Amino acid sequence: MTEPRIIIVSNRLPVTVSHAGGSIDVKPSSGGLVTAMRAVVSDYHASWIGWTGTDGEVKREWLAPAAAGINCDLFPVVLTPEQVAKFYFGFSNEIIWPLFHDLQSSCNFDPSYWNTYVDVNETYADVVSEVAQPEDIIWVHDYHLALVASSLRRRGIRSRIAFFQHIPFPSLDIFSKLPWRKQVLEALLEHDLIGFQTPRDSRNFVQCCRALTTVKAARDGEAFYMHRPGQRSNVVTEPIGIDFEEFANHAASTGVLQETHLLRAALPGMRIVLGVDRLDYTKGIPERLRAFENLLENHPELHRTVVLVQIVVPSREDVPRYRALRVEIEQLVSRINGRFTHTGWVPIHFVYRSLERAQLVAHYRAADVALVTPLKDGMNLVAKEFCAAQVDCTGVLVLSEFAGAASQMKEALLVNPNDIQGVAESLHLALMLDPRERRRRMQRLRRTVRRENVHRWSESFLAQLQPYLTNRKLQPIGQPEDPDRLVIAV
Ligand code: GDG
Repeated sequence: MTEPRIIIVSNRLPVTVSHAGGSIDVKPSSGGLVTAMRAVVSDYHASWIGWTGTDGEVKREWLAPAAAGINCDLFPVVLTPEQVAKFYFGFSNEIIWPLFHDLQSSCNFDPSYWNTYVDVNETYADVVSEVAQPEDIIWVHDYHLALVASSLRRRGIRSRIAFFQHIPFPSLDIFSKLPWRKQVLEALLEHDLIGFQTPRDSRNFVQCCRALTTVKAARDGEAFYMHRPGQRSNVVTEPIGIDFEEFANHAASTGVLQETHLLRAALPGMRIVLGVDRLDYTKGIPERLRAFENLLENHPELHRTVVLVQIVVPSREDVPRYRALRVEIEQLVSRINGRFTHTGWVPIHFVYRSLERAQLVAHYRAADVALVTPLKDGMNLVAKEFCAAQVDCTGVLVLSEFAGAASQMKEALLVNPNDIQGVAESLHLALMLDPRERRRRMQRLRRTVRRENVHRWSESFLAQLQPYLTNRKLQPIGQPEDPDRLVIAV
């Protein structure tokens, strides 16, 4: 029997198309989900369905050059300008993204967004039903597409469908604010398998289901079995990883080593603190800049010895809130630099663009400290990439306790990103840590990141679909062997 094909369904394809000034530009997409999935598609016989980021025309043959090295067939979803406005910028970016990152006061619960969200999920389901064969495994990614499985089930599609949520799942009191809370949960429960980044996200989801739907939940270890007559799904925690070997080998390559020397030579005698983020208000960039300012304020002995290199990758630039964030960051950088710069020393180096991969890895390798301080984050791959690139084990990771990565990376210096003084003190500690302690911590972190890599993640997640038969509604299996082991979920 041939291996089943995996149909990946995500908001964006790994290539982005733009129609600028009459010409067509096609380039690789950025962001954590795409980075992770790009690494695993070649492990499978896979196809990938998603939007290309444009409301203009898209031809499949345009995608191939930018998709070089991505070993799967790409199927673009076409959206109208109104759908892009209300589904992507509206429902996804103005409701789910802030709500699921605990920022409910930033949500705009516009009812017309929901109607478009339903329509666009139908559009994705149209493409899936054209592409998928009954024996294929359909793997839906993230909050943009919560309703795709229920649409497929209504069409009578009984294939195995898995869902992985890359961002956090909020607690019941926050999730309950969503006007369409019941519909979203009911639709998610149509998947055979639902995966989250951390045990807390899984528990939050299960608690919401128990409070807001009729489903019964039982627990077996870290997994939950959600059931009601004729329907069941498994909820599992599966923290996403990175392609450790690829990052580590790249970091050890001659090209990256040369780039690393150039970077260090450009900042002679300086210790380098590094921040790398997509432009997003969840990443805690202004708070981080204030923490660095606090460090310089309270430790004048560090002046002329340390720099913060903050790389910000442009993202969602059409959204006013993101434009305002960029201005806020630029003003803070300018104010702090204005306050502390001396001849020959500019404390903050701000880079507002996407770097080439080799440049990014050279920054990871050159850094003495990585300051990864999101206010809330599903996982945060930057924390893991930094460790993989630290082939000399000399760097220290300062990590927000609200990043999903914190549940695995205990040897980092964990901080509360809202505690400006606390982050400044941890940064000071990181800079003072003796080399043996740095090495000890980094070696352990690297061991974890190597073991819990992205290939293991997808393998272990998809393996949990195996207990299901194709026709799940008629013959639900995958029951825990011993029902006495079950305890009722939190
Ligand atoms: C979502 C969740 C979760 C960054 N700067 C450059 C660059 N990057 C790449 C990094 C990394 C990716 O972007 C960012 O990934 P994150 O995980 O930090 O964040 P999100 O995009 O918000 O991703 C997140 C993730 O999904 C996966 O599940 O971890 O919590 O929010 O891979 O390397 N890449 C290049 N140049 C840059 O300047 N080439």
